[in-house]
Amino acid sequence: MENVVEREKQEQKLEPPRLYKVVLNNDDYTPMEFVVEVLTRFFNMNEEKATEVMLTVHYKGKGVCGVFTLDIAETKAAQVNRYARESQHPLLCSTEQA
Ligand code: NFA
Repeated sequence: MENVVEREKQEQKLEPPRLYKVVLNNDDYTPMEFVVEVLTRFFNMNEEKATEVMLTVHYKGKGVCGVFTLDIAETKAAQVNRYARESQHPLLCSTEQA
C-alpha cells in the first residue's frame, strides 16, 4: 500500500521521453523499389504504406518513417544507412526532434 503511494509520487515527477522522427531524404539515384524494401524491413510497413511514404519522399524531398525515443531512432537510422551503403545506394536516413 505504502509502495503504491510512493510509486504514484514518483510517477508524477517523470517527464515523458523526448521523441525523434526518423526521416528519409530523397536523392536521384536510389531505386524506388529499394526504398519500399527498406520501409517494410526496418519500419514494419506493409507494401501499400511503404509505397505511400516512398512517394512522399520522392515528391516532397523527405518523409517520416516513424517516431521513437532517441536510442531507437538513432539505431534505426544507422541500420538503414548501413544497409543502403552495403547495397551501394546513396539513400540517407536521419533523425529530427519531433
Ligand atoms: N528519387 C528516387 C528515384 O527517382 C526514388 C527515391 C525515393 C529515392 C525516396 C530516395 C527516397 N529513383
